[in-house]
Order: sequence, then C-alpha cells, then structure tokens
Amino acid sequence: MENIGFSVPHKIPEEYINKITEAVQSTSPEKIPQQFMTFLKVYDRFKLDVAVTGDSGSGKSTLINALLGLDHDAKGAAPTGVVETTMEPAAYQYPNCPQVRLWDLPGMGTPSFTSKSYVETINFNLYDMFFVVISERFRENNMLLIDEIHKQKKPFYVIRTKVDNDLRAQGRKYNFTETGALTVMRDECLKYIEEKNLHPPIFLVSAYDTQNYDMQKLKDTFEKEAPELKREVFPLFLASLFSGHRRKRRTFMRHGLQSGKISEEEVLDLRTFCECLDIANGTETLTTTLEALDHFQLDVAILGETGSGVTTLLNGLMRQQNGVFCSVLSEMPATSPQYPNVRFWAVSGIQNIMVNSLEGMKDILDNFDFYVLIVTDWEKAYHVDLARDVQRLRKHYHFVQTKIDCHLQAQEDLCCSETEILDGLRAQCAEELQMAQVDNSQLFLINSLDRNAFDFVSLESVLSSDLDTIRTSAFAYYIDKIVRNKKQAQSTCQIL
Ligand SMILES: Nc1nc2c(ncn2[C@@H]2O[C@H](COP(=O)(O)OP(=O)(O)O)[C@@H](O)[C@H]2O)c(=O)[nH]1
Ligand SMILES: [Mg+2]
Repeated sequence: MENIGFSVPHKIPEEYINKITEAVQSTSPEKIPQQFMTFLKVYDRFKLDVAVTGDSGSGKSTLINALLGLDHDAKGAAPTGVVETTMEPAAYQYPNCPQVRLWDLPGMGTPSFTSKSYVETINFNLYDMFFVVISERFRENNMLLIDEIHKQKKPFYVIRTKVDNDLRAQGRKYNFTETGALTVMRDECLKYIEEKNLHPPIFLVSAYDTQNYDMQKLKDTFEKEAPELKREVFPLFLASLFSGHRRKRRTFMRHGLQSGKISEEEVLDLRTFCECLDIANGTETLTTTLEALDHFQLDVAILGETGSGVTTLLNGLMRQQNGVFCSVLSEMPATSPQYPNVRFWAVSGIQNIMVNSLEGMKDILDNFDFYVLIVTDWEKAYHVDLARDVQRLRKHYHFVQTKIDCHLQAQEDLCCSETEILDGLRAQCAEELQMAQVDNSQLFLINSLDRNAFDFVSLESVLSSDLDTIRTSAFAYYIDKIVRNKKQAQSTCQIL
C-alpha cells in the first residue's frame, strides 16, 4: 500500500532538535526518559511564586484581595489595615491561574522590617517573580527593591496603587484632568525605572475602584503572560537548586521541598539532568528545552477502514462542513484553534495496510501520540489488533462508532428504545474488549454530521483533557526516540 513508509513532519523545529540532542549526548540513552520525565513532571507542577512587595502601607494586601475578588473582611482575604498587619509571608492561590501563587509579604520600612535588612529577612531569592507595589510617589526603597530583583534576573511588574486617592487629592487643582494626572504618575515611575534601562510593565490601579484605571489590564496581561513567565523562571529555580553558593543552595532546597516544588525522590534525577545540561554555565539549554515543549506538535491519528467515516469525523472535530481533508492519508494535517498545537491526521484504509504489512502498520502508528479508532464491525478483528498495537507502544486511544443515526434507522423495526440500542452497543464494545484482553477503553457513539447528537460533545471534551495530559510524556517519548535514532546512526557510521 502506498501509505507504508509515511512519517509525520518534525514535531518541533529542527534547530531545537539539534540543540537538545547535542545537550543530552553525554547521557546514556537508558537514562534519558526517566530524567527527562522527572524534569518535565517538576515543571508541570511548578507554581510561579509571585511576591507582592513594597513599602508598609502601600496597599499590598488590599491589592491581593482585589486580584482575588475578595472584600477585605471576607473569609480567606489577606488582612489589611492602617497599622502594620502582615508579619509573615502568606500564600494565596491566584484565581484564574492554577500555576500561580501570590505571596503577601510584610512591608518594607517598619521597625520589624527595616529597609536595609528587608531583602535578607524576607529571603527574596525564594520568589520567582515580583509585583512591586508603590503608592503616592516613587521612593528610594522602591528603587532598592527593583535593583535587587534586577540583580537576580527575575521578572517584575510595577504597580502603583491608590490612584483613586491621588486623583481625588489633585482634583482640587485648577487645570486638573484625569488623563493628565495619570500621565504624570506614569511618567514619574518611568523616569526612575528607565534611568536604569529597565522596561517592566507599569500599572496604575485602585483596589477600591477595580472597574477603572489599569486593574483589568493588569489581570489580563498577567494571566496571558503567566505560562511564559513560568517558562522563563523555571530554569532560574533549577539554577538556584543546583548551582551557586552552597549555603544558599541548601536554604533553597529546604524551601523547595517544604513548599512542594520538588520532592526528595526527584532530587537525584533532576540534579543529574541539570548537570548534564551544564547548568553551572547558564540556563540556556534548559530554556531551549522548555521552548521546544511549547512548540511541540501532538499528532493524533483518526484510524478506520475505507468508508468508515474517518474524514467526516475529522471534519466534525475541526468544525468543517465539507470534505476538506479527504485523501487516504492526508499529506497535510488538520488543525483547529480548539486544540492548540495538535495535528489531526486522517488515516483511512487501514484494512489494506494491515493485510499487507503488520510491521508497516506499527511503523505508521509510532508516528502518532494518540489515536481515535473507528469501529465498523466487531466481527473483523482490525480494531482489536490496532488497540493491541497501540497499547504495546504504551500510548492511548479511544474507540468511536460512527454513523449511529444510520444504525438506529436500520434497527427501527425492532421494538427497542433508542437508549436500549445505544446501551447494547456499549455493552458489546466492553465485551469484545474484555474477550480480547485489551484495556477497557471508552466508546463514543457518534453521528459526525450532527455535533449535538449522542456523544460528540463528550468526545470533544475528553479529547481536550486527554491531549493536555499526555503532552509532556509524548514530548519526552519523542526526544528519547530522536536521541536514540541519532546515536544509532552515529554508531552505524563508526562501524562502516
Ligand atoms: N483609597 C484607597 N485606599 C487603599 C487602596 N489600597 C489600599 N488602601 C488602604 O491603604 C491602607 C493600607 O493597605 P494594606 O493593604 O494593609 O497595605 P500593606 O501594608 O501594603 O499590605 C489600608 O487602610 C487600605 O484601606 C486603594 O487602592 N485605594
Ligand atoms: Mg499587608
């Protein structure tokens, strides 16, 4: 069959492949998947710890409550007040980003936390990012903080709070305009920061009037940038754990373990991986690896016999009306904004491939990260054989039975209800899989031409969450495969 020998295009741009394979070349191939998986697992779980810092009374705790959408006296709100209220750092889960924690820190410049010792006392290097909160005007303390953050190469936002107060006070001036006053405030911040050649985002907000000024912009910007910020700071986190000053490293490790950012069992794998990527000489390779993960294309195959409805299902999933992707094994994958960084491939005519070459089928299967197997007739063993092959590759799949509307129509003469017929189909699937001793996989009953009927919506939502979950392990598997291939090619060359 003409399809044998098919392989999908690179899943990540070639320049990343070269950099990563070069970096892990000194590791023995058996160890790559485990270390790599540990690295990706810690990254997946990693929480971006954002320290909300600034002078005492500048409005840090009130700002956190505004970001959490809580009143100051609500349960779970940060304590606020006109006297020093925050004595210990406290963490708050950021509402729309599960991977972000906001830390309410004590304020700078009180007898308990003097400006001089603040950075040491607070242990500034434990945080990944900073919201520097200022109010009324820019002070020397603010610049001290920004200098320290810059020294640590960490990202930060400058947030000027209480602009409602400032505007009210200035409103008495004779030539006052709100826009003019806000511009003056922004320019004041810019003047000091740009003198240092720094360009952080600046927001002018009121925690009491969140509908006006920059509060919404602050939330939108941060929520959009959070994944990117996480990628930027994770290598710095690893560098603090495994390189640099010994005493600092120890404090950092203790904190990492306590806060659940890393577990005892992961330390060894992660250390070896970081050493292998030469973390002592910079975090560039780690950053490249994470960028590659961002670019990684997940390949999903929709597999079925000729005429089983592969293309129609693909069009349904891509929300296309007509047969746009119609070749037997499309040269071009289908993509949709609903599934970012996923390529869907229509693989029709599997009966021919399987009859001609089982090995060829396995090679084709290994190109993909996930499979939707279309069931036509349980009498034919293709589906079960395919499921077994997929399982052997330690990958996942779902079964889909298409054209359910036709099936129901054909059964019209029987005196069964629709539910009884559908339940019958599900029971048959469970039975067949049990007999064949393949894992019990879910079966979706679909009419590809009507997205509102039967299990279409639940197939879509299960696909979304499954594809999200397998992304990192598929990436690790792929890197492992290309590193092995490269090593094999090198050793063959040497023998020759
Ligand atoms: N008008 C106004 N008052 C604010 C704003 N943010 C904080 N405050 C007040 O400033 C005082 C100190 O706030 P707090 O959040 O406890 O400051 P922290 O020490 O930096 O945590 C409190 O009395 C707040 O009510 C704001 O945006 N507008
Ligand atoms: Mg406070």
